[in-house]
Amino acid sequence: MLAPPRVWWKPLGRLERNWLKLAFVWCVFLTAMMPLWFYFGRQNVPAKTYRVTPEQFQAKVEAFIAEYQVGEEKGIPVVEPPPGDVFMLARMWQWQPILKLKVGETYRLHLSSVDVQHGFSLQPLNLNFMVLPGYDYVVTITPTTEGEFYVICNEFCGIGHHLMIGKIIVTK
Ligand SMILES: [Cu+2]
Repeated sequence: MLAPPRVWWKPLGRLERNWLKLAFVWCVFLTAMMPLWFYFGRQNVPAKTYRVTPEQFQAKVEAFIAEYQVGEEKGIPVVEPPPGDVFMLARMWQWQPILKLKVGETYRLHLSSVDVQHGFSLQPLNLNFMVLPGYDYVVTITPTTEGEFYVICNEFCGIGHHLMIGKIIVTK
């Protein structure tokens, strides 16, 4: 029996060494971009999170609907609030209320759930936020385009998950 050679590996060829260097530099670049793009990229929506109980949040949303309701669509209240604090509540399996917002005005959109985890996904813009019971997630938004935008739930939340579609209407 022969012992294996002491040095069994072969030195890297020039091409392999260069590809490794290139891959390493690219990894460093991408790693640096993660924190940098958080500050310099313009894709991050300003958001703050507060604690809230489902009961407190539900009470706020009910008061908000009572104050600014202008109609109803398939049993869901339609609300036209002034700029400032606006609310959307997630529950199995609906988003409440339907919001009517104005182009160019700034709103603080409060999102929370009263039962399980849901996902707020604004289509077709594809903005995505976690909606969790116990947390009031406040997103500052200024609509720039008029139209009807749909809110779908992108966190599987039970048998009616695929029916959970909300709406934001933006007008001039
Ligand atoms: Cu869902």
